[in-house]
Amino acid sequence: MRLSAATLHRLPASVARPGYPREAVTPGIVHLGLGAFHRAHQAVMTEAVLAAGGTRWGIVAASLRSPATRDALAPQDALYTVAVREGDDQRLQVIGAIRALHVAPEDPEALLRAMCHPAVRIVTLTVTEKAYCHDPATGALDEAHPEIRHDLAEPGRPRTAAGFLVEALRRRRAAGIAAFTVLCCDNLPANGHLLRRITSRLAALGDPGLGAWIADEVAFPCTMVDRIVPATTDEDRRRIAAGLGLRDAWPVVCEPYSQWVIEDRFPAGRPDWERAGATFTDDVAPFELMKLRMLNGAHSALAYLGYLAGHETVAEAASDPVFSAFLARLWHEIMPTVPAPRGVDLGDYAARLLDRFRNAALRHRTAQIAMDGSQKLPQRLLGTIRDALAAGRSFPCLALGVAGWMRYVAGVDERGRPIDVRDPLLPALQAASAPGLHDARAFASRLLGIEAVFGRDLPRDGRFRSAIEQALARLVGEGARAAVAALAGTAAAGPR
Ligand code: CS2
Repeated sequence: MRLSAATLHRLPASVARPGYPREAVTPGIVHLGLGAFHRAHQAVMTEAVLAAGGTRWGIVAASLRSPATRDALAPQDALYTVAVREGDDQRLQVIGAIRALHVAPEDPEALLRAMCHPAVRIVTLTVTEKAYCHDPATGALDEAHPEIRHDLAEPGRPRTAAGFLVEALRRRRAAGIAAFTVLCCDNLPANGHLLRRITSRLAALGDPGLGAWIADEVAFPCTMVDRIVPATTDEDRRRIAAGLGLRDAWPVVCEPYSQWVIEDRFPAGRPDWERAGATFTDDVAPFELMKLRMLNGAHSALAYLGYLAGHETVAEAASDPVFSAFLARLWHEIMPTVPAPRGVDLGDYAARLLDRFRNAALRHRTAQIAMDGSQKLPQRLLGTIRDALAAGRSFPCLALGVAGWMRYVAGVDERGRPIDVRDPLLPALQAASAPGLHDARAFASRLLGIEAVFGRDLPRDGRFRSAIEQALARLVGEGARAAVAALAGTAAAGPR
């Protein structure tokens, strides 16, 4: 039997479920990007708001690409399970915060109508880095991007997140309906500013007046979002079904930790997300920098190097003593570039990260985090390196992380097996890899030429080039685990 409104009463008492009347909930938020992260993070925090009586904050959720999540959740009345896991423990909660589902490419007009509803006061986004169609090195809108070209030619039938925002804001403005607040929840630097920049630019290309109005009048608060939410597997589905006594076609699995720091700028009002543990502040930047550099930077370095060393999951890699010693050194390189947010001790933060990475109840695949590296590297590793260079400090662990990405995108692992490299810049990565790895210096040079990733400054910096070339030569010559061990000051021969 399937999870749905009609079967909720069959759940065992241990499973939390909506205790509020779902029918009374009205939509106040449209969310773009119906992935696992949103469902385990913002939707859970919003569930607490609804449970406390904030019934005007129901979520209308849209996928911008695939119908798969909608197809899984629609027969379940948009109900789904969040499984919070640590050790052998699994806590289950059925979430009811999502009240309607859209698949943008099937019916863009229906999504635009939802976005224009006067009761909708916030549009939130988790669409992943690449969906912003920006230049990762500069943060500017990529005006040559085919989907952006499409949205300029046919603004009434948009495809991109920015295209939907522009058209919905245009219609609201024309109809005299107050603008919604736009809340970017992706791991991008100064994410609110970035989204304002690309949205107002896209609008200005069609109508300069609209572009200026969006830049000046619409609020785009910055946020730092954090919860580790790996892709759901069939094994997860089985274990969750056993706990529910019902089948859920698409539950999500996550760690207990959850953090959300939000810039408090919501002219049209907002839910009381503090109730669920969110922090409102007037300056998100220090939290965001800490999280992007220390968590995501370490995640990416661990993903590339761990994958190459044969570790399938983050927990496996972070429990390998060679890698945990490497992580300690890597954090040591990162910390001087991160001003500690008020009340946070960076050493404690790093120690907590190591525990979170080692949570073996999550099977967070290194290959999942390795995806879309061209979009992630700038804010996760390269900004940190820029700061280290400016301060005259060496950065061998960060350089090895970047070299790990280069070695990974070459597309063949250390045993000669193909790597399924997924990245929007794949053609450029393949072109750089085609002549082979035997000349590490030439290979590094070809990748460093990708300006959207490295900008113009880094490839011109001799210290940067030589750090990367050295790291890559070692990685190719000795293999990832030995290269990591050498930097970590441990013996690669130790237990895995
Ligand atoms: C990960 C993030 O997939 C990735 O690139 O680094 O999704 C990470 O798990 C989250 O940002 C944690 O908050």
